[in-house]
Amino acid sequence: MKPTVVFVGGFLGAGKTTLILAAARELKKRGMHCAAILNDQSDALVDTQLAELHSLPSGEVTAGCFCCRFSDLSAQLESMLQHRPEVIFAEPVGSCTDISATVLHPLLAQHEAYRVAPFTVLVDPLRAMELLRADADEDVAFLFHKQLQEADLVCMTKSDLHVSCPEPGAVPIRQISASTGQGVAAWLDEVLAGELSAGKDVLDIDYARYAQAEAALAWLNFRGAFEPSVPVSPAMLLGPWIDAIVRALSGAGIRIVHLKAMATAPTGYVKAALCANGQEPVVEGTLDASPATTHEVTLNLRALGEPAVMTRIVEREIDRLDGCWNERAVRCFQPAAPQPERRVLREEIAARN
Ligand SMILES: Nc1nc2c(ncn2[C@@H]2O[C@H](COP(=O)(O)OP(=O)(O)OP(=O)(O)O)[C@@H](O)[C@H]2O)c(=O)[nH]1
Ligand SMILES: [Mg+2]
Repeated sequence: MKPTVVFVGGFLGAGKTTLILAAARELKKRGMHCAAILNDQSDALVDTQLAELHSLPSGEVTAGCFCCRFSDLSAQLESMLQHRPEVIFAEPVGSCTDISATVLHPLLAQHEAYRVAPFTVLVDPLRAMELLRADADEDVAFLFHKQLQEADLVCMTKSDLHVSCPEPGAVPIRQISASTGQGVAAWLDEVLAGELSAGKDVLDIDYARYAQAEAALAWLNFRGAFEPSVPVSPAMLLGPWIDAIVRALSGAGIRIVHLKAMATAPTGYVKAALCANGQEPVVEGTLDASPATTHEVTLNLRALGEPAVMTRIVEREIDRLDGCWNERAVRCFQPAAPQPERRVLREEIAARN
């Protein structure tokens, strides 16, 4: 049996990882094996740690998006075969677009090894509403709309929070809540049925404009091993720390697009995330874990701001924690211009069909 590769795209914070984990749970109930491949411009990923904590076999493509690291994606797909998955979920970087021409179609050419499901693009209704406002960020809006244009299927996420939202484009639109499970089984049935085609079209896109839009975002990844002066639970460590970072970023006028953080101790873990300044963090994990003397702390922050300012703020809040860091590494940068390894042209697709 050839595994089906299910790409789940959509802008930062749209709910890709949460849906992949919920879908993997649903397939497990059906007796099916799955795996996931996560992707980021940097390393030290909260998403990969989360997938591992949910016992989902996972791999990652780091230091660039799937399109610029297509060979790494192919290698990761191959290495996932050891788990004998029927379904391999793949989550591209949330600022990435032109996936159909640079990832889906090159993979469709490997049809002897994989089936490729229709490309699902997720939309957070709150983001869709924000982008209708007069003060919407032009770079975010550019990436968001390009992602929608190449979708085979669009899913509005977080339907437990938002019942209605602007409906973009002409492709089929579904409503999903990965938190309550609403629509997850139906979405899986639809993408695995093979009735919708994958990569129905490829984008017309100006790569200079695309590079400019991606470079408007700063990417900060931090990982460190922390020993508090007094034992604390992961929740007691992470909660106030995230609050302080968000306060400082807001004070510096930095617009958070997605901030996710994780503290893992021998007693349990906590993940906290928010998709805009002023939002209450969504917290999950073992909230009642006992105090511990060691914690692995990971922070992935994507924001509209200067990397140097973001680094200074995060470094300051790292230093303010009462205890000592054994290893710590902060990396912050603006993504380099995307340079896909391969790009399939519309004429090539027409000739193949
Ligand atoms: N209420 C609710 N929250 C959700 C749902 N799906 C995701 N979230 C929350 O939305 C936030 C972002 O979800 P992720 O799954 O991390 O989003 P993502 O698209 O993988 O984000 P990136 O990897 O940064 O691009 C997290 O705080 C999730 O808990 C949902 O169906 N309902
Ligand atoms: Mg994710």
